[in-house]
Parts: sequence; structure tokens; C-alpha cells
Amino acid sequence: LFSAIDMAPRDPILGITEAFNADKNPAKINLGVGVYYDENGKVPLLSCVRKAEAILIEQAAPRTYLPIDGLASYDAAVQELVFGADSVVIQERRAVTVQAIGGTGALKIGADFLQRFAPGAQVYISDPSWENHRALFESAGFVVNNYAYYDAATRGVNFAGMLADLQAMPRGSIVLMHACCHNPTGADLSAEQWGEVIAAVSAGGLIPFLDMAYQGFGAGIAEDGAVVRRFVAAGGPLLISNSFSKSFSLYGERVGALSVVAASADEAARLLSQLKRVVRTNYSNPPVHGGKVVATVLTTPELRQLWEDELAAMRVRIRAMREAFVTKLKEKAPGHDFDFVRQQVGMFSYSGLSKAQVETLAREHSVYAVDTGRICVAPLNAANIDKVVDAIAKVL
Ligand code: PLP
Ligand code: TYF
Repeated sequence: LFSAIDMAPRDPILGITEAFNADKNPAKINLGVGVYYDENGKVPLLSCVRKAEAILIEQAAPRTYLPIDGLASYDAAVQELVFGADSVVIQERRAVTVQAIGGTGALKIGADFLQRFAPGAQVYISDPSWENHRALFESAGFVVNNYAYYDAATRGVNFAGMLADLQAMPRGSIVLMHACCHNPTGADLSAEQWGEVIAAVSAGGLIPFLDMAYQGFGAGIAEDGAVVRRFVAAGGPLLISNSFSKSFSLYGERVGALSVVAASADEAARLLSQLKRVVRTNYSNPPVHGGKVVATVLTTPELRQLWEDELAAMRVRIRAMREAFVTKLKEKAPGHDFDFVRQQVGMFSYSGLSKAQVETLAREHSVYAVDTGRICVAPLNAANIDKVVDAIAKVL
């Protein structure tokens, strides 16, 4: 039965971590995977999380099943975070939110749901996008196409190309967009460009699906979420997947959510029942711990403030590392312009390094990046940045 099975291709990003783990050089640096490290090179356990966990241990609650759509207080808190506490879609009960197994799980619930109710539609993702987007929607049964996004010449967004592609999509197409902190390029749309995208999506009768895996890593929690509110204001159907993997540094707890905006409270209730069917036939109901931690933090004013401060500190540190990276590279490699790294937003930067240069970085310097040239700037710190900059200057 199994003898003819081929090896599946490795995940191009998680595969780097395997190579990194096998490297015996103690000074090795992994700029491959999108994980935030603090200035000591550690993945932080946030104080707000630690305090919420202390409260939960004190409560010693039994581990019963959660409802299919997750912890009610979690879903409500996520809605307020994603749409804004004063959102009309919350007041009018037009938004439904289900707890999901990370942002990936949220995307998969959304994909399975859409496959059921928009089976003929095709999906469009940015060129390039997070590697898993294509695979995930294809595995849900969709044909997945690209829309123009990154412009290697300007290291920014090919906005004319993107708009033209949006305008050419058949009505009813599903268009997946990164709400902020585009992965892998770090190139985001401006507020004006979002306005044009929203107009094109509305005029073209497209179904927008916003993937928000990095809320708070760009300009701020409300600032990064502004695009969601603008899509809501434009009317029409809307799906949003969000993740707390990065913003709470809760990667392995798998906490995320899918939110869908309906036209009426009645439609929302029917929609929720169908989302629950998707969840039930996949994994029954979500895990308890991560959802309780996030709900406790978001609904306890003192912990909420602590989280906002800790998230701001991560955001500010990443920006400082971008600045230092650009300044130091200017000294070490004066013939090369890396100013664009300053303009990019979030954890990632399309560095412009070639596949061959990335290979040399790993082989000769134990500095690991994705072979597309994507680097994650979040692992940089005062202790390792000079080594990284020296290595890059050498391979250039
Ligand atoms: N979407 C994007 C754009 C991502 O970068 C990630 C990263 O992990 C995800 C979704 C998945 O989030 P999670 O790790 O919570 O499943
Ligand atoms: O892009 C990244 O590095 C993160 C982490 O299959 C990640 O989004 C990468 C690959 C993957 C799951 C998570």
C-alpha cells in the first residue's frame, strides 16, 4: 500500500530550521523562520502571558471540551480587537468569530467554508506570498492564481500591476491579502493604495480574505487593524484570519481565529452554524489553554495594558534593528543601497540576496535565510548584528 509513496517536498522555511539545528557552529544565526527573539536572543515568554497563566493555575479549572466555535469570551475579545470595540458589525451581530488552531487553522476553516459555498470561485494570492497560502487553498480544492504584488526593481509594491490584476478577476473571485506586515516581502500598501484596492474589490464583486498574522508589528494594534475597518465600511462579505502566535509569542499554543462579516444577524447565525460544521468535521473543538490565556489578557485591563506595552517593545526593537542594519551595511558595503529595509514593515525583508548568496551565507558564515532572499529581521540583536552585516557584506 505504501511502497510507491514519494517523499513530499520539505517546507522551504521550516526546512531551514532543520539545517540550522544541524549546524555545529555556536555562533550560527537563523534569519529563516518568522519568529521574534528578544535582545538576549530568546523567544520571549511575555509577562502578561505569565501572569494570566498564574491566574489560570490558581483557578485549577477542569479541562472540559470547549464549544465547537471556541471560548465565548475569547471570540468576543478577538472581535473587538479585529474590528474595533465600537464596530457596527459587532453591534448589529453581523460578525461571527470562531477560535482556530493558529492563523493556519483559521485560513483552513475559511478555505473549507468557502469551498462549500463558493465552489466555482478561484483564489488569488499575492506574488509572492506566504508559502503555505497556495498549498492550503489548493488542498481545500481551489485553483490558486497569483496577482502582481512585489516589484523587484523598486523593492516596493507593483501597485499598477496589482490594481490591473484585481480589475481583471472574475466576479466572485476570492482575493487573499495580507492586512499588514506582508510576508515575505515586508512591503505594505499605503493608506491611499488600500483605498483603491477596496474600491476595486467592491466594484469587481470580489470576496476579500484578509490574513492578519502580525497585528501590532507594523504601526500599532489599531493602525494595523485599520484596513479591516475600511473593508467593513465598504460593505460586502469579508473574511479575516488572525493569529496570536507572534503578537503574544504563543507560537506552539496555536491560537488564532477566523472572523466573517455577514449582511445581517440572521445570515450571521446561519454562517456560524456552517463554520461550526467545518470545525466539527476537522477537529471537533479547539484547545483550551491558549485561548484562555489570550482571553484573560485581553479582558483584564491591567494585563491588557501590559500586553500592549510588551507588543510595542517588540515592534520598536524590530524597527531599531532595521535602522542599525541599514546603517552598518552602509559602512561595510558602501556600494550597495539597503535603505529599502528601513521602509519595509514587520518581521520580514526581501533583501535582494540571490539564492547563491543565501547558500554562501549559510555554508561559510552559518547565517541562515530563505533562498528567495527573505530575511527575518527579528532575530537580530546588538550581539549578533555585526556578524550578520559582515557576512552579508562579504557575500555581496
Ligand atoms: N499567515 C501568515 C502571513 C503568516 O506569516 C503566518 C505565520 O506563521 C501564518 C499565517 C500562520 O500563523 P500561525 O503560525 O498562527 O498558524
Ligand atoms: O513565514 C514564516 O516564517 C512564519 C512561520 O509552514 C512559518 O510564518 C513558516 C512556515 C510554516 C509555518 C509557519
